[in-house]
Amino acid sequence: DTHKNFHFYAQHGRAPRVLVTGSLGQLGTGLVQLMRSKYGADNVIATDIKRPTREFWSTGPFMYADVLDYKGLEQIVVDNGIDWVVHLSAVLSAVGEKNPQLALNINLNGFQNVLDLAKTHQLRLLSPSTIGAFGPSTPKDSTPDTTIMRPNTIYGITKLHMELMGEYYHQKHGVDFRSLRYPGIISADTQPGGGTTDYAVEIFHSALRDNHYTSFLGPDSELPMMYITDCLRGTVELLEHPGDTLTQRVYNLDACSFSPAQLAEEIRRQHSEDFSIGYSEPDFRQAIADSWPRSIDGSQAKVDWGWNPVYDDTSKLVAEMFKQLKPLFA
Ligand code: AKB
Repeated sequence: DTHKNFHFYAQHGRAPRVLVTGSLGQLGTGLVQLMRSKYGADNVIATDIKRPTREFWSTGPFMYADVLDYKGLEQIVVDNGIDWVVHLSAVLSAVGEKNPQLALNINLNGFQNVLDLAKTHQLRLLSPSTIGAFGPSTPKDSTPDTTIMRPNTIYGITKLHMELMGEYYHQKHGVDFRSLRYPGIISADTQPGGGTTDYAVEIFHSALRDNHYTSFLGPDSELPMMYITDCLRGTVELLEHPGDTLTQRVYNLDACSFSPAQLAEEIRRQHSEDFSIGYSEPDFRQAIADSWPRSIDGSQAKVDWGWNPVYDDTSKLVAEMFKQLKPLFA
């Protein structure tokens, strides 16, 4: 049994029971699948406020959960003997700038509910952060874990608040809070929603459909990026880690970095010489991208819990995306 191969099993003689919020988003779908394969389908409770597809619904327990409803969440935790929560519900950077009230509500109050739940019921809580927690005065290259933050988007401000509240509850109340600053996540089988790095997923679909893409970010906007399987594996690795050798609670997760022009060049090389990219008038997302690092340093994650990305350069990531997507466009 794969789920027996780690610390939790050694301590409790059983697999952990996990609650996932926002499980129908870009990351949740794959994360639920991965954890179900490790801990057993029934031990991973997927939740969201949307209706799942029949296919998703049939792979294991799914429940309605609104992160703004503390009692509703608490009922799921109590009724299902939950040990760990992975909190994926969030409003991302672009939607956050368009709808700040929604982002404040979901990202601050939703997280606070989950954090209080973790305190009351002694849950391990993993809630991802982002390169968006950095700001314009942050050093832009190989950005370390600990540095100037000062984000200037609603999304970034709420994610930094989340990091600090998680650390505070860890120190003050012993909550086993863990977080990862994800780069832009590139996935073939699920769509991102409302982010600034979304162009780097759209571009593959446009390349296969039209051999052309019009980018909303300028050619030189280099940002940290990561292929989804690395992201999911890293998330589970930090989640499963015994914790006593973690030197911090929030880690940068690095893989590769590229700009729209560099990505287009790689697509031309691997897919079609005729692929072309155009650039629209920059919109508000350009300013968001300009406030984030070009690359981040994930070396402490490597030291503390063995982080090691497989897709550590652009060409590997592009090759994998075409491998996954081409059959769907054939
Ligand atoms: C976004 O672009 O908002 C997200 C992120 C980098 O956190 N993909």
